[in-house]
Amino acid sequence: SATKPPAGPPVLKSGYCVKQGNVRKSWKRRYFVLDEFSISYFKCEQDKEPLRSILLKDVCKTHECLVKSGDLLMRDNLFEIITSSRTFYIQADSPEDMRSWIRAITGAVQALKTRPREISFMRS
Ligand code: 4IP
Repeated sequence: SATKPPAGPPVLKSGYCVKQGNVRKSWKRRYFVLDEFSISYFKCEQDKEPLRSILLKDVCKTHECLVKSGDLLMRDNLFEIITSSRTFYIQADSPEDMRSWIRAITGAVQALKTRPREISFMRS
């Protein structure tokens, strides 16, 4: 059958990372997809419905996690996505991939901020 047209905005970056749960703190391998409005994670690449979408308008900062304690100490290539309601701890497969995620998310957040107001209004 023919390839389906993309359902949403263009994908800026995607790939598997490991993330920590908020309350139970368990680490799960998830497929992450960044587009210009959100970063979503899925149980696997084939899934259509995300487990969660983090809106980029709610993202305050994304950076390498250098201050570690508890089970974060055991994780390399760890970065955090800080929102007003939650900090997401995400482990990339390599230092390069971690830096690439941080750069991509930070760039998308910045682009969203500098985009003309009426466009983000129409698309939200
Ligand atoms: C779950 O742990 C998973 O880690 C969930 O992650 C997570 O939800 C839950 O966080 C956590 O309790 P168990 O599978 O061991 O129950 P995922 O959604 O990737 O499956 P988040 O909010 O991180 O997506 P809490 O905060 O509901 O405990």
